[in-house]
Amino acid sequence: MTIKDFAYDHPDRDVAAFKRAVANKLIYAVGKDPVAASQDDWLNATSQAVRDQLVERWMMTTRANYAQDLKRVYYLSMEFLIGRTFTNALLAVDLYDTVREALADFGVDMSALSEREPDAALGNGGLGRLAACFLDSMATLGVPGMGYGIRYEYGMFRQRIVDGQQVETPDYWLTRGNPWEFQRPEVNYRVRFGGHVQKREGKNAPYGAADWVDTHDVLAVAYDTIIPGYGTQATNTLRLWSARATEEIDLSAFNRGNYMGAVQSKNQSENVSRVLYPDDSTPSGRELRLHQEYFFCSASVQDLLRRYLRNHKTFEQLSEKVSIHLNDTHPVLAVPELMRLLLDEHGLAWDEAWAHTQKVFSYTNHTLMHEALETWPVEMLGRILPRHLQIIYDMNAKFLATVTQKVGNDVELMRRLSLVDESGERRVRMAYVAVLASHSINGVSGLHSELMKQSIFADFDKIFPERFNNKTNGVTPRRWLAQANPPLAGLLDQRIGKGWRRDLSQLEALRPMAAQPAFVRAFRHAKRENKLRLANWVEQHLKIDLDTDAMFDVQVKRIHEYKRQLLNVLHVVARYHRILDAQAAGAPVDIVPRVVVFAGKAASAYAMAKLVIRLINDVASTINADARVGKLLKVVFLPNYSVSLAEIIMPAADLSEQISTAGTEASGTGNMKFALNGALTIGTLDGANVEMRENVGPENIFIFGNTTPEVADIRARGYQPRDIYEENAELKRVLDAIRDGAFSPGEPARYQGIYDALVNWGDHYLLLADYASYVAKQAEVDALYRDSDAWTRMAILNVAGMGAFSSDRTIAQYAHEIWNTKPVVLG
Ligand code: 26Q
Repeated sequence: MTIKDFAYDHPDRDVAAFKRAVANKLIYAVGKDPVAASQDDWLNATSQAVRDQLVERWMMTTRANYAQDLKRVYYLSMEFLIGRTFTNALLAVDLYDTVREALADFGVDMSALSEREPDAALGNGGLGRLAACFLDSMATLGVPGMGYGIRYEYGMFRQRIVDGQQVETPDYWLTRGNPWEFQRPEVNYRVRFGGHVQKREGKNAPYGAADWVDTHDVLAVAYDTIIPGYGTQATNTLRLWSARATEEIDLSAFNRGNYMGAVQSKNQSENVSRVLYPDDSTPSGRELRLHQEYFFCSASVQDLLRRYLRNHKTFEQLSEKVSIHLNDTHPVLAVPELMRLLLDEHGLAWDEAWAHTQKVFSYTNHTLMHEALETWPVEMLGRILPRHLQIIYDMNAKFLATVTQKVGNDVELMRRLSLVDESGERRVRMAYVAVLASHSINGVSGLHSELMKQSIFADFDKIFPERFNNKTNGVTPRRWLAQANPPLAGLLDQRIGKGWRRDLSQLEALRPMAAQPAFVRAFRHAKRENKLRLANWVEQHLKIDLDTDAMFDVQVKRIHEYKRQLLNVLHVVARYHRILDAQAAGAPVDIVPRVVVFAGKAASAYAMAKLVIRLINDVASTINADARVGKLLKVVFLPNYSVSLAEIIMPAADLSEQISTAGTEASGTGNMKFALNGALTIGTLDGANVEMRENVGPENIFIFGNTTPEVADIRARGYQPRDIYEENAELKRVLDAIRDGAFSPGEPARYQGIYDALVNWGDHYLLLADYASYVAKQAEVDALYRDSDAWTRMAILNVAGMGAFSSDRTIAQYAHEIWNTKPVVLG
């Protein structure tokens, strides 16, 4: 029987049918009388009706995947930064106008509804958003796959700015329910913690198998969300795990007559999926994090093995049917978990289990920064996951033995290669576990992938050179152009057709249009509309009036020293001083008006990042309140940066700031979103900026600063930031003003620490070394902005060159070069 032969109400796609569908959902599913229905009730009812439109496709795709027995990719990630789903789903099923009309007939404004949807903010930043773009592209390309992660009840914290400072509040995003998910209580797995390991004895015990006993257990319950492909019937599934207490937990305490205790321990074990760790690069060594990582890895591996075993009797074909991708090291416990299941539950011998494991796993590295590399204390792993620690030890012993066989006994090399760092408290190096267990290890930009081989994995690159490769990141053009930028998307549809949504290389067709005055005007007009939309947001939320003729100069991303928001601030203060000087001299102020926009969250424990947020806000209030400055310079910090806010910001930017110290930003993806939406980039030769320069042409991007080898050189020669400070009068004045309280008169010493970090404590990220080059490049930016046609032509050429940065291209490469998967064929 096909799905459609089964008797049910196929959802129709015309306005009248959709009205009926929404009315039915409102009454029967939401249970609301239309006279009493709130906006949220309408949103809920409409979302459910839209979801119905996805379900048939989902079942068809699942059936086809089974029938064709295709290889599946399991994308394991601690983070999926999805954002909103409503508009995205409407565009995917091509019902945007239909639903808008249907709702209008009820007197309901669809865009007001869509603004009420909370973001699914189940991620910190780039790594989490990349996972979301990848799901979109995998569905669009028909790559059979599934995302596995955690259904956090609290996503990324909400940021408020109070007296210029970041204040975090919890993000309970499920208050009004989540209409997009299907709870699957019957899909649940037991995940074990603690206890101890017993060697298995007896004639049925394969060599090396063990029993893990006296554990305390948690259930992982599945929640599924449909991921629609664009321009195809294909869909995929995002399966997120939620922690439930096992029944024993309730019963044992209950039987002792301790009802309150029973409920308390139930709460305890359900904490595992409660909250996302809001750290985007310094791993916290906290036990709860380890519990989270193992919780979702174990459930996911159990689930995918069960699916495999439904169609296969032995493990022979495992690597032909299953690919497990590790989004950084956070899911690396899936490696010893697969080994454990194969050894202890399915009775395979070590060598066979290991051969399967190595063929199944692949790993993406997202950072080189030493402090960001995950390690877990041996003591903690042994206490919480004793069997996994044994397996990691065995992996290590066998690996080091083969290396010794090849190169002889080199103690220093063994120390460096060991999965266990023995230099202080013994710790397991999770990145090394990932490298050893994976047939493919990739970086996320050309530069990053090279540096990865030269730095953290240099020894492994000598042993396994064939494993290392690059997959430059990309972003989905559906969300980041079609959905976020209707004015530009409409213009593109008119001039080059609609095909760019599925084939972004078609943007090349814009190149000749940069020379057509009518197109240049239309392009500028689209940008203006987007700037107005952002200006309205700022007026509404911050009561600041922005001049849309001014250049919108934007830096939005996590606040981190290596991303150098501070360098941007130094330039802002220098411009402020220039304006004041001209005013004081009675000279006309010859400066390009700018609105400098910042947004981003600081990890809650990252004091320096929080101080930078405070400085930005203090500088903003000082400058914005200074009547001498007027329209020439405005500074705004937009609170609570998120996917949905990014969708308003990216299209409105004229200038995109991508100014990390060369060699520190693995790729960046915001850089791509900005350029795709017609911003020009000022940036260092870091991450994917390098490839953006190649694709848009070096004459169409503002590159400045020291290169990666130059950075290394400066550091090696003994960097002296104070010399630069003493020699550059403009810079000295800026730093002195910050140090002396020009922006914090009530507390003059507030920013002494920032001054010290730059001038006295070594300026680790070389802001001062790049300052002069940055400011000179900003002058070139100003000069071009004065010639509005020349600026717009260059912006058009940037859009034209961005075809390569679609996540469709990235995923096609993963599918072909790493996963070896074939797309599903739908009848
Ligand atoms: C690890 C352990 C404990 C707690 C937190 C973490 C943790 C969480 C998130 C460590 C790192 C992250 C996120 C890293 C990240 O977002 N990296 C970015 O990945 C992007 C996608 O590849 C790149 O474009 C960025 O350059 C990179 O910074």
